[in-house]
Amino acid sequence: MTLKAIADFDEVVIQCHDAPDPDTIACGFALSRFLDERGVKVRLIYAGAQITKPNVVLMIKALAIPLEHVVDLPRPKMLITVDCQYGAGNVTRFECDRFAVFDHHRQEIPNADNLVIFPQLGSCSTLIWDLLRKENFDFAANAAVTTALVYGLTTDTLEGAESRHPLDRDLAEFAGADMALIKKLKNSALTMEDLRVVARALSSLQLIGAIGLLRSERCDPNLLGFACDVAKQVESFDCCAVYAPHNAGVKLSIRSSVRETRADELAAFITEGVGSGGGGAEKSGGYISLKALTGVSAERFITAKIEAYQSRYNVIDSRNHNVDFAAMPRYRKLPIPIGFAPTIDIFEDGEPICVRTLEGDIDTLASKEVYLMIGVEGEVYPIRKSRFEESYAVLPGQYSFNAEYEPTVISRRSGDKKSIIRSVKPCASKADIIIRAAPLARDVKVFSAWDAERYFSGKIGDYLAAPIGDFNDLYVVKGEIFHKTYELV
Ligand SMILES: [Mn+2]
Repeated sequence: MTLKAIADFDEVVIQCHDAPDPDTIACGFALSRFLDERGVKVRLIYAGAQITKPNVVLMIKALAIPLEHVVDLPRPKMLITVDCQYGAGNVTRFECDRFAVFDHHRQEIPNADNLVIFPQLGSCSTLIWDLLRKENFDFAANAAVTTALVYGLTTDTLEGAESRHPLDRDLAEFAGADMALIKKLKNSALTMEDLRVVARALSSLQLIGAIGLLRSERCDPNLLGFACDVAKQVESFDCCAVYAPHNAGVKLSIRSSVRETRADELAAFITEGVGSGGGGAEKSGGYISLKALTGVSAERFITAKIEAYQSRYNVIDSRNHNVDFAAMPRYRKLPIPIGFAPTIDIFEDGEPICVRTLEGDIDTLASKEVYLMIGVEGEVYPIRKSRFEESYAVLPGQYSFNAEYEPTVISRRSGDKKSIIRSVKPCASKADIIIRAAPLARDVKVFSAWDAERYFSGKIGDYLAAPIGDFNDLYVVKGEIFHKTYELV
């Protein structure tokens, strides 16, 4: 259901979940302002225990959020649940004529009309912000809404460390939030009891291979990141994970201290099929739906996943490997049109830039020598100009882009953002590009010649490849992309 359609109702009730956190409150507040401006009579409510958390009490007061605590509710014509799903275990079910759901957790309830659920987002605030933007909501005239949404995102993604989607990063950088207030709220999040919760979590430590696992009782999500940050500093740990009950599932925080384990990848691996997870190489987080575990305890599930993850990978470093490429079959790259953009067409020579894509952020420099490639699936990666000229021919005409998130390039100096799309031109590989490649029989982590710190993952069925003449310039191609773009010689 669109926001416009909701604004057609005369009266709407917006309900936060029963343990209201900044994310659910921010979403309810933002939607209530939007509907109020469109002349809808709105009530913003929650049920369950009264709010006592100091940062939440302060947030409501400082931003003048009209959140009411209710026990009963006269049957509304339209009831919207935010950051939770109507009928799920963490939100009191009130009778209503119709309901709509806006959420970023895995779907917990049967299919119904009006479910707007995006588990790939780090916060529900990101979803509501993006929808309001598309309705041309006047954020400048509603600074309290902006502040609430940025704070909602901040707490759900532990200050951005666990953000999962480029839109999360876009909201984090959105101008107009009262950062002084957010700072104050961040520093009033803990009670004395919370410190005892952390102490109990730290004493639950168990070691699975080189990964430490902590269990916490239900608590403020900030505590998970805090406990994890402490535990990961233990010398023998590659990584540390902590989990705690949260909403109708389990929230997970992960911290990595070695280059061979990306925290975001481990989070995605643990939550695959049962929730969602992501973040950065060193810090990540995720959410698991208890319903999806079908009877297995969260502890057994997470333990088994961590064990499976560690026995799964071979590490290949382009600088020092013994892969026998010479024995692999030869393939020719097909001349399929893809896109490229010289970085100096986007920013000036020497500007430090960050390329924001669906797969994550890539840091590089704008330079005459560096081009960006946009592959058949919309994936973006840097390439040296010399390698580009050897391998590709520029095509006439326009490049057309179609994907979920338009890649943007951000100056790391000024914060200026530019779309990559205007600068992209079509190209195709020259007919004589021959590589050696073979499908992977085991999952791998590949450190390419480009980046000694960040690896690419390859799964069984993907291809390990290298150009003839330089077996150190090795890379991984996803199975489905490989079959579209290469032919056997
Ligand atoms: Mn949330």
